[in-house]
Amino acid sequence: MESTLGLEIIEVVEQAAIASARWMGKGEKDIADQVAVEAMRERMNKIHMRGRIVIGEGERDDAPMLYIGEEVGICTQPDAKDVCNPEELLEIDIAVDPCEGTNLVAYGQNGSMAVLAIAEKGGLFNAPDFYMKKLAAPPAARGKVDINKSATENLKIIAECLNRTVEELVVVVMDRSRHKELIQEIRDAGARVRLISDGDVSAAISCAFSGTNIHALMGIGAAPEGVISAAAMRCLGGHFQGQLIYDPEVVKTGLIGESKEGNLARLTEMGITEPDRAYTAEELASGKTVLFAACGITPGTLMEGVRYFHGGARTQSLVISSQSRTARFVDTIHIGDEVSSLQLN
Ligand code: VTB
Repeated sequence: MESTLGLEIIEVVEQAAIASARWMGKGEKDIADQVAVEAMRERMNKIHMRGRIVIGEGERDDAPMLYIGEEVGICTQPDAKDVCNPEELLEIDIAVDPCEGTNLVAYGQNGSMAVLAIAEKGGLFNAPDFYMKKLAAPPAARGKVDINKSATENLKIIAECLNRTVEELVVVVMDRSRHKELIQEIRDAGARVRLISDGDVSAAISCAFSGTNIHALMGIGAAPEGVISAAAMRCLGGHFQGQLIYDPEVVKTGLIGESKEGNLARLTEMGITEPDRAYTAEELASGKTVLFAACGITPGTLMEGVRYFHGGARTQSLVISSQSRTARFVDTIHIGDEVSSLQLN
């Protein structure tokens, strides 16, 4: 995959974050999302690539932009033949979440970001819009913890791998009623719980970086966000497993269909023959080359949020590449027309 793509996708997430952050705290989550979608799509269509959205804003008839199957990139546009030689270009699959944590933006809370993951065609798990049970843990615990073990067992394993006590560990769990028993088990095991209202992608990736004071993500979130998290964790060597939840009896919030049988049938139609499988990061993001990019919209554990100044803005992004085996934090000052002086801190 072209190395320049790894740098161009920084601008894609930066532009989405700059657009969305203008709506921080205004209580308008749909607008915060929509402006991020438009900005991300516009910048992606300026990249010399043949991209296809595999995880996006929904099915074609639900989402006017960045719908599943939408083609993006210069070489997919009507005049492509004038500027591209399609045979030369790798077809790539793109998973996007232009505003991960729309509620966080709308209410000015930490942890939202514009995020995407890229792999060559077929290299990302085409997750349905279902829920997913997730387990994320530091690289030291990769392959040693297991989503099929209890939280108590996994906490002991993580503590041993990190040479810490269980009491020192912090586990991020989404603040939902479905997690009542899980939260109690984590507390009974002696670990500490950090409840989040939204934004489990940031929480998952934070497990792979020391100094974040986050040592695990446990619980149920959305499957599309799980694939994006897995792409980052695969590149970082962190532990990530995801198990699809298709039974509305397990999660009652309506993100998934009305019946277990109907959901199982939909998974079969999608070619998912092992609905109970605990997929690893390497299976969810199986591409030979995987890229991940995120830009903070509001401040988070890993990145600053967007800061505006007269005529410009400052952003902080994280770009991870399995190709170059790098995780780059990019601090960008966007110089507008009227900017008077650049704020260096
Ligand atoms: C989850 C989580 C996301 O929305 O999808 C959550 O993975 C929705 O969960 O990070 P509920 O349906 O229980 O509200 C996010 O938090 C933000 O998209």
